Amino acid sequence: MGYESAKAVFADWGVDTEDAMTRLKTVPISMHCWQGDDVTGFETRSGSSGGGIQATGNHPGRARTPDELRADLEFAYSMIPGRHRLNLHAIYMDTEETPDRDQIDYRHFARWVDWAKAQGIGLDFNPTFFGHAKADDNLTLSHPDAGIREFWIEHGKRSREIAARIGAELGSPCVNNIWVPDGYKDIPIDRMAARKRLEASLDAMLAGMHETGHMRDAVESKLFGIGVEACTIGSHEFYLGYAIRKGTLLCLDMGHFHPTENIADKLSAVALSLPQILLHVSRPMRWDSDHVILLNDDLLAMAHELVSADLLERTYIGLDFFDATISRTAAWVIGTRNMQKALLRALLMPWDQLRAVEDTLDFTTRLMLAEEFKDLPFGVIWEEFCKRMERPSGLALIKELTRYSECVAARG
Ligand code: RNT
Ligand code: ZN
Repeated sequence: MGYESAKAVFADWGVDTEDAMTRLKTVPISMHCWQGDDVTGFETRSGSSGGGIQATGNHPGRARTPDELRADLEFAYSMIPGRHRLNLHAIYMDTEETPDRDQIDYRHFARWVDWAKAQGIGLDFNPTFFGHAKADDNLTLSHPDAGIREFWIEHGKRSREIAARIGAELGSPCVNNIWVPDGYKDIPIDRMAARKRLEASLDAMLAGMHETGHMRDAVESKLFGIGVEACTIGSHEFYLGYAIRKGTLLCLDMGHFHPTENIADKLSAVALSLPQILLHVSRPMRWDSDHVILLNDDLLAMAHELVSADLLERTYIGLDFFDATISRTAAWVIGTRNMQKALLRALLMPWDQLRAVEDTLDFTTRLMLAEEFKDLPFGVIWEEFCKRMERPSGLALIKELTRYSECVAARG
């Protein structure tokens, strides 16, 4: 089926495919740098795996330097329609210096900003509270030792300064997302004490909120992680309350909840209490939270909510997955395009009709419509979108992804 025929099919349902594509073009997705090198980063000093974040696999082609990572990113962006963002972690500093985490400074990231300027993309930022000797106990901001807490508070403060400067340099607010691995492997005696310490550390870190508009703080919860099976200090309830009381963004990671929960249901609920939300779009599988996102029901449900609840304007969409068993650039491209495909499908739904039948409690028609829509030619519209944005799709895309993966395989 050609585009004009598909357009007519959607028009029959009262949906304007041109409007949907125009809207999709304006939605930036913050692609996470850490899929490119298995969350290793370019720090030359600390080197420790504390924090429970572990990529598995040894597919050839891992980016070993900032230049290699940037080359991979440039390739990935050239396969993704639209203009997007890059989400940097503090461990991706690009410098000959060897600052510890409590010594990082804007200058260690200036090359990334120059590059982002040249690419015309925005940057987001994250302090890195893992992969460091001082995180080996899986306790950072909530550590009972005040000296360790101070170290991480300083890291967090510096990250915020860096994020604010990045936002100012690029003229686009930089989201600074705070995730700490803190938790206990076995049943703790005093959860309250740990949570009070985390809260006090966050307060100290966030003191002197940046009112410049160049930076937005976000806090990210988790249910459990490897090594912290019994208790995560920064749980969902902890951060939901914190974000509401302190005015930060709440980061909802799709992989950080019980497997039967979907954050699609949480979006409209938390959006009533929070002006802005950050998403970490991910795919949990059993005990792991970070598989490459698929165009599956969870993703479609989330996109559906973003569109139907009109949350696109106040949601920052970030990705968070890492798979080292496949081409890392292909992982980025597949995942980011899937996020876009899910949004496109949601933008192509006849919301007025669906709402009307729901409001009259006509659940049979709601179900019939929803199931019939599944057969509409979404793929044709996506292909047209790619064509207009000068990006390949189908076999041409696969050929490019394979070619690039082969071309970086010799990196060793
Ligand atoms: C970990 C969190 C966190 C990290 C990244 C690297 O469970 O999801 O967002 O994945 O910061
Ligand atoms: Zn996350």
